[in-house]
Amino acid sequence: MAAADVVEAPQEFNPSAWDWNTILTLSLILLVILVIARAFDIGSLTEKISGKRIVSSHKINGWIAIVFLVLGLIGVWYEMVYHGKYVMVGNAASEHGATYDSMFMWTFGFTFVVFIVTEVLLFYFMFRYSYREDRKALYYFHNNKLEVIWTIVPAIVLTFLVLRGFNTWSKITSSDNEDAQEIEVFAYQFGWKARYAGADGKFGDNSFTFISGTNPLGLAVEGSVDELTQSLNDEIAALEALVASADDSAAVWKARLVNFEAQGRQRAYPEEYKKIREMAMDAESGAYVRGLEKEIKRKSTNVKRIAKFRADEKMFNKAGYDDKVVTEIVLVKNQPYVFKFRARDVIHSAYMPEFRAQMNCVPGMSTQFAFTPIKTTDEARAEKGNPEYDYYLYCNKICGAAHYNMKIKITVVDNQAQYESWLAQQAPVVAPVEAPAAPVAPEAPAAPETPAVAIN
Ligand SMILES: [Cu+2]
Repeated sequence: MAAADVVEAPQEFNPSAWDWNTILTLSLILLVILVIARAFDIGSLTEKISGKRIVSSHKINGWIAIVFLVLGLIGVWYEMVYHGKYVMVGNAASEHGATYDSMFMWTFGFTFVVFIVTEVLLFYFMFRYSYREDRKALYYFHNNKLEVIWTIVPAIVLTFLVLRGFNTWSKITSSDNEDAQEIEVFAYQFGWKARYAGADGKFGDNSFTFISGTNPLGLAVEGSVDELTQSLNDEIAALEALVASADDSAAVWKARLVNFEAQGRQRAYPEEYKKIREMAMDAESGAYVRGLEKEIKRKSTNVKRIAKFRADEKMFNKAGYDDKVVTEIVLVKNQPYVFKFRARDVIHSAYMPEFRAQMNCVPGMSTQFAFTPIKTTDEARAEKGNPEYDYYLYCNKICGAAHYNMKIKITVVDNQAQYESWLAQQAPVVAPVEAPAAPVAPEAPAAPETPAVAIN
């Protein structure tokens, strides 16, 4: 990493690491505060006894407001100078990024001016118009001119900001561009997968009911879906066998419990005893069988759901067989893209900071984002002076324990040929069946009926 990019970890509040110097300084500060407070006490007591005014607390409050204002403004200046550079991750690497950055700066500019003016007035007025015995507060009821000004001016400014934002937003979420290539980005706890359409340029259909260990995206692939149905049916059969032998197993648990108690091992092995007792009780009360039946019902519903989709021939048109499911996103510079997002479990958010792009990935619906990368990974590395720099797509929604580690690399290459040679190396969802050699004898082995399933 280049020196300019090193972000130092913030100092954590950790009193156990304080040395004697720090403790001494803090104690002194505390002591000074206590002494001042005591001085005020004495002052007000003296005032009470003598009936004479010594010091006005209103005046002191006014000066505290000024001190607060000055310290606050110094803090604002410090944050802008020292941390301002971390707001954006370098220059935008997408076409709309420049518009995005300019919108950010306009919004920041307007709100910054308003912030400074209102804060200065707020604290200055506290100082200037603090209570004085010889002065009466002005009762000011209403002023139409003022109302009009502070309604119209913000309305104009906000209209300008919102319209520009709305215009840009509709561009980057639209899929109108016919030249744009589609890429599917699939989010799950905890990772990402990307899918490119194969030579046919078409994505195969999918359903969440088809999702299995070997088919993480739930693609409509006959072999994989039938395998899933088969394994679910096997599991159901195994559960049914358990239900059938429930009486026997109840007897076994009962015998074990009796045996355990007869040997007096309850005290030596309390955990084991608890487990055996629970199993014996569940077997006797029927809770054990009810649990099994619930599981059978759940799996049977799954099988029925899958069968419903499985009957849809249009869905199983093999369009997805040549799709490529990959663990890296490769883009070509200056080529427009439309990203289609899906999520498997909870809401995730695809965040590509260098491309100024972010979109929620929501289970059960498809969202999208379009952008054109304008800077290759190599160019970004040269700009950063860091030969190992890479673009990433991160999850930006706290989605669970391993959320922090949920990212996928994005590589922007210079030309189409580089992209195509990369794509050619990626395995398709289903390996194409090799044409069988011309049979020389009638007993030559026939080609397999269903193509082998090889889903990433
Ligand atoms: Cu996530």
